[in-house]
Amino acid sequence: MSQAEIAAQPFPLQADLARAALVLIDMQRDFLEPDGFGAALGNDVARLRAAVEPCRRILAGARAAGMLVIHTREGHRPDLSDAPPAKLERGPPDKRIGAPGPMGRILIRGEVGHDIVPALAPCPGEPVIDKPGKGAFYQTDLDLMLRNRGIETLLVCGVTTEVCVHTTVREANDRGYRCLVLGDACASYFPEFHEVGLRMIAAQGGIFGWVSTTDAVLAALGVPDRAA
Ligand code: C5J
Repeated sequence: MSQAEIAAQPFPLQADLARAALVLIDMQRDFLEPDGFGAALGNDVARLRAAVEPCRRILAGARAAGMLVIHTREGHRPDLSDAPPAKLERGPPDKRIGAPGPMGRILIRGEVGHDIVPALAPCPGEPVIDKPGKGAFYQTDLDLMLRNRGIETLLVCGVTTEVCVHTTVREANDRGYRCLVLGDACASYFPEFHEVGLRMIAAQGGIFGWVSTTDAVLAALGVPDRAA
C-alpha cells in the first residue's frame, strides 16, 4: 500500500496511503443513542446511526491496511474548567453540557454517554483525541501527532457533517493536510445540512478538500470489504 488514486469529487485524489490517517469524528453515544444529548435536544438520532455501518467498514479496512486510525470525542472535564461559559449557557438548563442524563453527565469525560459507540470502539494503540471544541485541532495535540508520523492526507468520517466534521476539515485544510471526506460515513441530524456541507467541501475546485465514498476508499486501499 502506498501511492493510490481515490475516486472523489471534484477530481480523483492522488495520495500516499503510507502517509494517510483515518480520522473518526465524535462517534459518541451522546450524539448517536436515544438516551443521549442529541436526542435530548429533540434530534432524530436514527439519521446519525446511518453512518455507523460505513464507519465500521472503513475502520475495518484501515486496520487491515495498517493505516493509522485516530478517534475523536467532544467533551469536557468534570469540573467544566475547559468549557467556555458561552458554550455552557446554551439550551434548557436540564439539557446543558454537564447536566445529569440517563448516560451520565452530558458530554463529560468518563461518563457513559461520552464514550464511542461499541461498534466503533478504539483498539489498543489507536489514539483518542479528547477535544473541548468542535474542531479536532483546537486545544489538542492532534497536529503534533500527525506531523510526528509524517501524515499528509486525512480520510475523515463521523458526525456531524456540518459541525465537527466540517470544523475539523477546515482546520486541517488550513494546516496543509489533504482532506478526503467519506460522505456516506458522515451524517447530520439535518439531511439538508449534510448535503450542503459535503457540497461546500468539494466546491470551487475542492476549496476544503475532496468528497468520496466508503466503497471508493476501500477499493483504493485494496483490502476486503468487511460488509455486514
Ligand atoms: C455537535 C458534533 N454537533 N460532534 N457536535 O455539537 O458535531
